[in-house]
Amino acid sequence: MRYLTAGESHGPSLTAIIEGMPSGLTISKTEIDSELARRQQGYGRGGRMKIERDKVDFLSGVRFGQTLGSPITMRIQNKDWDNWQDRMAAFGPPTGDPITQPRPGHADLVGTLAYRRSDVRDILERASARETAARVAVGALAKQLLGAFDIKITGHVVDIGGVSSQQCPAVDQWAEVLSRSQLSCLDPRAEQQMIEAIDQAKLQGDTLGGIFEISAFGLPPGLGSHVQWDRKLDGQLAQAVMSIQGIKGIEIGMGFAYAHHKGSQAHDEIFLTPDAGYYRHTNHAGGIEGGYSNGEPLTVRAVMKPIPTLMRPLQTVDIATKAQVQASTERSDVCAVPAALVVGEAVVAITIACAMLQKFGCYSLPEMLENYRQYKNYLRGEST
Ligand code: EPS
Repeated sequence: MRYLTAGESHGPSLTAIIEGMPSGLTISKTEIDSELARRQQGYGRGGRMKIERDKVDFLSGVRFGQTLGSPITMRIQNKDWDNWQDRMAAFGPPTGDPITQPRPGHADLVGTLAYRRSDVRDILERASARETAARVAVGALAKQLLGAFDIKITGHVVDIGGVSSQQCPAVDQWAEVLSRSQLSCLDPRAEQQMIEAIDQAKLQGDTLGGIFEISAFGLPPGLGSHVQWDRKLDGQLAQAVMSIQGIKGIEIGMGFAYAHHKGSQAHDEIFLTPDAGYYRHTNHAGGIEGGYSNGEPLTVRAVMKPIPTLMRPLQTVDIATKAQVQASTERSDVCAVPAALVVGEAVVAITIACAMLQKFGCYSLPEMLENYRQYKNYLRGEST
């Protein structure tokens, strides 16, 4: 399965084309729209989220609620387009003042140099995290495919602006706690401090980043491969998560903490019972060994830098006059870590869906389910 997204932040719409989704998957548009709504939420979002009500239309690949196996086209219309039709027109003379004061930390300057443009808007429109709405729609389809195999992906925010979540309830309580949370955080006390930190940053014209964690439950062992660099599941996850706007680091399982442990403390010992098959008591590896899923829950953490659009801007250089000036200010968010979490879940779901399709066949869902059942039987045979 592969996909592309298209669309500018203030253009008419965002579009995603997904190729390789198998036939026979029953699609819930409501579930896709609710993932899009989740991405729009989170304390600290800016004015744009008050304008948009992201919803998806299907232009191809689905008939009577089921996938056909042909390319699926999804479109999310930008309501803000109404206010930008002149400045973002595909044809006609340029209107609106060009932006010439690139924001440090954004794609503004390097993108403008790389594409030899003179208006930073030509770059920022596509570099904007608005693009991630399209990826969330693709991820929502991938989640529905994975649901057919009882694979579930969920996530939570563990740090915002240096305030860390201190408690983590049992997994079966996550959904309930998260449904009451404004920041997708499992620790209500830490969440209150995070909200205060966001309010403080807003007052100061500043922004905050943070860390989110994603877990995937129900993965079979053996997704990915050890045989080639680009087939390793951890490498694919890292690429997918690092490609989200603002992400600066990712770790799997114990991640950077491995540096402080000896081998005898670091690795997860292997046990076997006929009922459970091969299993580990610990999960330092975060569900990945040797480029494969190992059957334990997958855990991925990622850090998002603070958003580069600052209401009290940093120094930059005007690309037209070459004068030292303050960076441009655009309406933006103070903190978008809860939104990035939803995008993270989407790209993790897409990566796992691709690995499932590669292992179990990619034409038809019934065929995939049959291959999956046979693989499970084989694993059961190997563990007795
Ligand atoms: C975003 C839409 C954007 C920004 C944000 C994410 O809308 P606008 O540019 O109209 O305010 O709010 O983008 C960024 C933070 C960024 O740095 O580009 C969205 O839909 O998530």
